[in-house]
Amino acid sequence: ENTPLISSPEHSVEGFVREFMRELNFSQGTVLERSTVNDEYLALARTVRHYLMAQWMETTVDHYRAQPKAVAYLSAEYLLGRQLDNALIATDLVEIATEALASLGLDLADLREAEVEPGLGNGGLGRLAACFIDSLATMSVPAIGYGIRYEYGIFRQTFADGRQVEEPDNWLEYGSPWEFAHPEHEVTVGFGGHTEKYTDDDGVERSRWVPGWRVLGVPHNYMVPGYRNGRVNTLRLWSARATHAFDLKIFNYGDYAEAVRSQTFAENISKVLYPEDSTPQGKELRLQQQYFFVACSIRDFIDQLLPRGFDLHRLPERIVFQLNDTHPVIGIPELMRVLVDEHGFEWDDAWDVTRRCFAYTCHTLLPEALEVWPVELMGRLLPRHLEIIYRINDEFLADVRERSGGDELLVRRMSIIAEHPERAVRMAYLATVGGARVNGVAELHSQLLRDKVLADFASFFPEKFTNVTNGVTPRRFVKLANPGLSGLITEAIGDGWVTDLDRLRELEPLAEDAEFRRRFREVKAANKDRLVDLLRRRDGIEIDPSTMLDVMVKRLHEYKRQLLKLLHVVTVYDRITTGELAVAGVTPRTVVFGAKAAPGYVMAKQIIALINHVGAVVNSHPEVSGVLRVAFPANYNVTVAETLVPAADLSEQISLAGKEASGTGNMKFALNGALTIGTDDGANVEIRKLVGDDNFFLFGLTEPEASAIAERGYRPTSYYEENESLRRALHLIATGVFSHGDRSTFEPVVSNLLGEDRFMVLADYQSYLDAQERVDAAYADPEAWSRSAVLNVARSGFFSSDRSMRDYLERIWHAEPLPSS
Ligand code: 26W
Repeated sequence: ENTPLISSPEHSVEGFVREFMRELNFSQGTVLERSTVNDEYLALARTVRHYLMAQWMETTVDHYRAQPKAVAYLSAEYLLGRQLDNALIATDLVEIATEALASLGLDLADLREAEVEPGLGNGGLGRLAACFIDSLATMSVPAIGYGIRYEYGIFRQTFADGRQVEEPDNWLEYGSPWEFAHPEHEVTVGFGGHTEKYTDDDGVERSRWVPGWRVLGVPHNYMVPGYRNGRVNTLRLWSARATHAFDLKIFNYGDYAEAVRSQTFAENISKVLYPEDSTPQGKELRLQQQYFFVACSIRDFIDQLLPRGFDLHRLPERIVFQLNDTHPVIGIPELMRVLVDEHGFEWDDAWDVTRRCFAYTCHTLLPEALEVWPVELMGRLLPRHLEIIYRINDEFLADVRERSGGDELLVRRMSIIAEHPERAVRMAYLATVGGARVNGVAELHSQLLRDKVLADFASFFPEKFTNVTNGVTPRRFVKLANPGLSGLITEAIGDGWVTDLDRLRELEPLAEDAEFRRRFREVKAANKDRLVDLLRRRDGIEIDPSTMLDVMVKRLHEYKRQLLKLLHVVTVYDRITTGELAVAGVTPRTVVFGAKAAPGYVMAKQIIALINHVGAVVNSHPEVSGVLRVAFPANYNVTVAETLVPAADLSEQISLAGKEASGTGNMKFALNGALTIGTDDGANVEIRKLVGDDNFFLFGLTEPEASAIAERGYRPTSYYEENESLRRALHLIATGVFSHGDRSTFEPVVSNLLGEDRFMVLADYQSYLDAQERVDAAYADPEAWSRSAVLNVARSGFFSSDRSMRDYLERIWHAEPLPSS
């Protein structure tokens, strides 16, 4: 029979205690009397892991037996967050673990704090990948996540004199109980070298790649537990190792130091996550990372997950590779190479298979964020792939030429190879030509992709373009992060919402129920108390939980406009200090920022310093600080979000319209009962449509308006000249009020706003202030505010990543769940 293997530990307090003690004694090699919190955490993590093991094995075996069509999510980033809590809720072990640990004199809360989150991503794109694999597992979809096991994740941020300092994130230092390394399943990947022509046995002219050096990929498997459905999928992250053969050759020459150096060189590939978000640096190591993990993953799927002898002409029946932005797009020529060079496919057959195996998700609208790789670099690192890309391009452009009646301008515009400023491969174009589908991540974004960024391609391949609006997992971002609200919801409508988030609609009538609103406010207040505790413990920051909590957390980028939020703060400061506004008339607020800047992004780092400096002045002003405080905890990450989001009253989603592809933080806040102040951008558009205009503070230019202004020439000074309040806010910054009288410190920020202001902060300033006044007025009525907040929760079920997965399955993947029997 086919039953696995092992039995799970007993689902009881005694069973849990036994397993935990066994782990502490046998794996950690210590006893309770002597163990550190880290020992205890590791023993606990392994204990919980054991409860998932049988389901994991069963899922793997079922997939192998049934050979269903599977989804392979290819992503250079997975911003997972802590694993313990998620595993505990998936296995329904929270209460058992709490009791079991208590019986041993341990506190689950303390052990939880010992986990270092795997920060293997920058922001939205990496967190989205983590939400998606959670949903796929919960929906029993045969899916595997592929990525890179960075030894160092996103840098740890600290502040020195208010300025960002980056420190390495050595997340593996104290052990990684959630991963399973499989060096015996290592995969070899080539780099460099040259190609050569030869004639095969059938007399066909062929090309083959002779790599100059090789690297091994060692898979590290992570469990991806479904929520109480008996399924545990796999996330497979690759770690780079030097090849044994390579070492040996050098050892034979007796140069030990050189052998070690080359080992270091190979292992550099998975050493560190690039902290650049939306400004690709074109670094060679980054292309190495991309090819490394994609080549390992394709090899893994074909050699390990398909049965021996499988006819690869039928590959599209068995797999779809979803490309998370352009980072894994090199997979398209790689699969062509594998099919043509290694499996003897005819070019046209290989192209037919390849085009049906890939689909591409675009996550940006900023032209500078679209990856291009110089031909020189691509030819040096991946000479065979460059040849393949050239041939794909030649054949594609021949089609374009034919269908356009020889429109050479169009041909040049659509070429996968850019000619200026240097010859380079446009990865988004390659993905669009080489994949079956292209999707944006919110309605507006997908429309702008069709109309602007990829307009020529949308006319050429209209059937390829589609939308899938992003989503977030309700398990982590409601159930786990907001137990108070979860309890309240479950009491009202049962617990089905956790895997069927549309059921939150059933809460709508309760928005009119005064008692429900009172309890909702109670939950919010308790969540604020949790945040107070966290900020006190973690950052030594004191905040007042009786104030409105106004939160802007996301990567620091000019297009997201943290500066607009800051100008609001400075304006309130100005109005109070000049006596224009009486303190008694101000709605007390705590403004919380959380943001990391790319280490090389000078303007972003100046903005961080400015926020901190404004905060210092505001917070120490005798009158102002009574009604306005700024808190900027360093090193915002998933763990912080889990406490911050449930506490928020106001969610700041204030990017310039047409710049934020979707946003996903916006969804997390709405689901946790914060009201949004936001522009008509990304998924804000859909949030507002669902929650209703009365429950959303809209302001600012629309995308068509912003485009029109840009078209006829944007002049920030015209807004400056016309708006006294704006002039005064900028004057305070420029004259050194927030920099100890030094006018030079923030001069670049001010002159950028007055000179270029690429993201139209000044144009939206007045509209934003007006919207903030509406916020103040609304907050003054707690009954009305909490009614709106409840409606935000009730009407945001659409933003579950389960719904996103259903949309991908239907519109892109054409795959189906394989539930546990
Ligand atoms: C260095 C190259 C590079 C380029 C782009 C690195 C990372 C990127 C990402 C596309 C940036 C990113 O995270 N984009 C965000 O993706 C989210 C998930 O779809 C969206 O919600 C955000 O709007 C989008 O900015």
